[in-house]
Amino acid sequence: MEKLIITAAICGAEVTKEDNPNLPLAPEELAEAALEAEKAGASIIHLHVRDQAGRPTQDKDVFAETIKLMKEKGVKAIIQPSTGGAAGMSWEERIQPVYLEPEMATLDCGTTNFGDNIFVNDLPLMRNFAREMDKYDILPELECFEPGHIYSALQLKKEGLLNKHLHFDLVLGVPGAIKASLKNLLYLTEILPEDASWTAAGVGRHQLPIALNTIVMGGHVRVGFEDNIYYKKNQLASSNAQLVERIVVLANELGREIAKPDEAREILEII
Ligand code: KMH
Ligand code: ZN
Repeated sequence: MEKLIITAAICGAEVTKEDNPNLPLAPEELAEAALEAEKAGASIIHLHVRDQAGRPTQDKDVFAETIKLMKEKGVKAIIQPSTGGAAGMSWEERIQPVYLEPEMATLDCGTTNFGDNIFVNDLPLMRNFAREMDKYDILPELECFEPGHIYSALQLKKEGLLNKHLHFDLVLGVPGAIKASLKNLLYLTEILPEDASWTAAGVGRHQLPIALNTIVMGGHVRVGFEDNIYYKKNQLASSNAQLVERIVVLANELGREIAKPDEAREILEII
């Protein structure tokens, strides 16, 4: 089986320090968290940033500063900025990190309920984002919260807007979207194109079981505070690295080797 790519989604847009005081938010904290997660076994850092008050922002300068600090600290993992940002942001705000020309960025593949909010990703927005990513040679991570999102991604492929390796991120368990279950994970992976690779992310208490099933099924795993702030019931995680470390232990037990950053690049065909 292919080596396992672990993505650390280190802060997200919604979680707060009140939820978990160990959440990294400032650029320096994010850079340190990325380095620790990479040392623990992560080869992709899925990145959101916050303003000085801790609110989600897509400000290009904040991304630039954070990525610079990560590189200065020696982070070699693929840095994958979010173009999703937070529900309610305009597309102009969301797309900003693309202009930093990262190796990879997320491309959200459809509108979805997101708790009490609606996270809007219509096809014109998706086409726009895909064109910009193509222009700057960025590999999109096709983020799907519902089965229909996979079909929308394939529609973009048909329209000639996705010209690189297809890599999906299947997010299960967002309130209002597809529930996190093994049956749903099997269904989502069955409708992916054969030559695509995929990561799965389970939200909240589903992070661990979804990860475990994914390791066995040959997919790749996303963990981190964006999706889950607990290590186990009633015990907050002490760091993103702690969540990554557990996946490494499980993968070792299950005979799945861990991909280093350059091995992840090879799997994703970005080198
Ligand atoms: N914060 C969510 C509304 C992405 O990173 O591309 C969207 C999100 C997706 O996190
Ligand atoms: Zn995200």
